[in-house]
Amino acid sequence: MSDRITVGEAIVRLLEGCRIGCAFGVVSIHNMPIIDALVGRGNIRYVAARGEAGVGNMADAYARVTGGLGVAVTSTGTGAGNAAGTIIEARNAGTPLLHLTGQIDSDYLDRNAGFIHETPDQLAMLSAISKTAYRVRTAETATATVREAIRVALTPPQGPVSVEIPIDLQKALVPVPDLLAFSAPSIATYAAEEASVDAVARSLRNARRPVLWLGAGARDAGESAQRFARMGWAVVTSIAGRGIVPEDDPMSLASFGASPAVETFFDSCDTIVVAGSRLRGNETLRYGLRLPRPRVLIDVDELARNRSFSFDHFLCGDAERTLAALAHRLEGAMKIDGAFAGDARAARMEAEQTLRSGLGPFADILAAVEHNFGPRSLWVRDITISNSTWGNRLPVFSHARQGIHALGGGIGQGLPMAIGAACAEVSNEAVLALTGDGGLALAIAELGTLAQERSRVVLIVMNDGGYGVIRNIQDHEYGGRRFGDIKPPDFAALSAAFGIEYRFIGGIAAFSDGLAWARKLDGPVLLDVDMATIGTFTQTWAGPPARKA
Ligand SMILES: Cc1ncc(C[n+]2csc(CCOP(=O)(O)OP(=O)(O)O)c2C)c(N)n1
Repeated sequence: MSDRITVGEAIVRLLEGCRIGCAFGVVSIHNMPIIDALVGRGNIRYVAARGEAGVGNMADAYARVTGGLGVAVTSTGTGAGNAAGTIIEARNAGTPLLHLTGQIDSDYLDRNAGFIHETPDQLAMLSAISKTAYRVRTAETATATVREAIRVALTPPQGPVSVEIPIDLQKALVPVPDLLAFSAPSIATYAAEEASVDAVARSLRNARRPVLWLGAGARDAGESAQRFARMGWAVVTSIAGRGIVPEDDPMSLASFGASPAVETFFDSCDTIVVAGSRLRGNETLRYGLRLPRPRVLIDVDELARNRSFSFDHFLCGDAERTLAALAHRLEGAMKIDGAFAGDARAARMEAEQTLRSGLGPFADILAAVEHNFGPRSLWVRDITISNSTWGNRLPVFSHARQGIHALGGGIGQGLPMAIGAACAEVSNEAVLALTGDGGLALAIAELGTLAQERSRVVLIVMNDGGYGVIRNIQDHEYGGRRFGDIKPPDFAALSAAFGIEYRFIGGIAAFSDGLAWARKLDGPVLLDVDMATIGTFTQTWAGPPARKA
């Protein structure tokens, strides 16, 4: 019998072959063969989250920070459904995620006979939220199906892939397959056609004031992108693309693309190359930003062309390979305007200055975060006013996998993302995580995971006693009528209940002290920042700016 293993174990051996360091889950009768093998073999760290939403966010953040695959294990039906919002976020962010979930015994599938955990059309739900979804139909095809799911998840454009596996098949014994079945699938990348690259390079050679815009799709294209900065191109990124070129590079406009100073600078530019970015509405004045022309788009997805903005040229290919091919043709052949670098620098400085002055006293909170933020630190943020105003753009990033936030705009994902980021153990520094009290309310159960894992996370709770941005929008658009707000819990008592270090922060000096103390601790800590003691923002944030068409 020893040469036969359960399908659950075969899947775990495949994950080991893919060098997965950590998997996240909530154990259930419908995934026990997998989690039994994960924990029993002990080669992959298993993190028990409190809810499946936490599972999805932790696996997502783990993948974003490591640049590899995230693994989320949930139960059938409600469990898989609980993860749905976070799979949607992973899809939004293009995160390579393997979502393993259960199904009822294959004999009873699709009969609608009231079998426990039965979920009619679970596969349709998984297909809707994932890049692709598979059902394992026989024990003998399980490993191949999961291996294909991993390949699809990791193939650009990357995304989450779900696999549902009936519980009887998870338990079934199969012969140990040949070792290749457990190896990581190879991932194909595409280079744009040479002739198209030649043609685009010819047109770019004449540019004297060129801009490169990088999105998360270009996260692994740092080396090539930096060649453009060295040639004297100005480089701007989406928020998810931050740090692809270090933000302290003299040619970096960081993620200030939509700031008025940078838009005015764009008016003086004579070309833009966009690589791996959707130019999301929130970051482009709802697609109203004045981008230079001519415009070149590089994307691995043919359907990206003219999706949000119109483009004059399109190169379908992997960002790193295509940028490298272009850089190779352009280096030494461009005559950049002598004033360009200075103009880019001035635009960046003005954009930063405008941001800081709009923060009022909160500029000092930002300064304290900057003071405690190193080149390897991780910066995880929930959707909260402090993130929308400054956390999305500062502190300055040195590399592309330093920042994590929910691209889809869903609140409550910051805490579990911080736990997943800490599990990646890519830095000796504590993870700095920014959340509102309202967003944290969705994820309070995961304080249990934070405590159990002893994650080195400094959770900065910007506490304004409820849904601040909603109140601002209500003032702006609903005659100041208050509806739907919530009250925060006693965070001191809550932290004590979970065994998490806690400090109340009343004022800026207390914040600076508290942050410096917190980041030195060995485990998790919650800083409860009473925003009223800091003051008010000079500029009110009532949602992302948009330009009317
Ligand atoms: C999953 C989800 N539910 C609801 C919303 C709507 N929403 C956006 S911001 C917000 C309030 C967030 O409050 P808090 O985290 O305290 O941050 P603040 O606005 O006070 O800075 C809500 C309810 C959302 N974006 N995502």
